[in-house]
Amino acid sequence: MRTTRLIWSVTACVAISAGIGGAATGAAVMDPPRFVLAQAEKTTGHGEGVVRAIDADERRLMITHGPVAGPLEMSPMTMAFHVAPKVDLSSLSKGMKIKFTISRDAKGLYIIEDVQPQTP
Ligand SMILES: [Cu+2]
Repeated sequence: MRTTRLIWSVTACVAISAGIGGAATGAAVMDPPRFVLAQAEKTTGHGEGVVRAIDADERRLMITHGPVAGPLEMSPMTMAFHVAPKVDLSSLSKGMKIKFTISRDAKGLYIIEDVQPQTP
C-alpha cells in the first residue's frame, strides 16, 4: 500500500511538470490561431504492457510498458497514463497483460485511447 502511494506521488510530479510545460506551450500559441489547429492533431503510438495499478476515481492506469512504436514513440518504462472516457477500466485488473494505444494532446499530456487485454 505504501509503495503504491509512493509510485502515484512520483508520477503525479511527472504529470504536474508535463502540465506546466503544456500550459506554457498553450500560452505561447494563443496569439496565432493557425498554430493551435496544427497542434490539435493527435499523435498516436502502440505498445504492450502490464497493468500495475488502476485508479478508477481519477481514471488513471499505471503500466509497465515496452517500447511504444510511432509516430508517437516511447522507451520502455513504468508510468501512469490518463485514460480516455471510452475505455472500460472495470475490464482490467492488476497484472493483466495489455496492448494499448496512446495519444498525446496539444498540452503534451499522454492519454490511453484504447486497451486490449491479452489472453494468456
Ligand atoms: Cu512511458
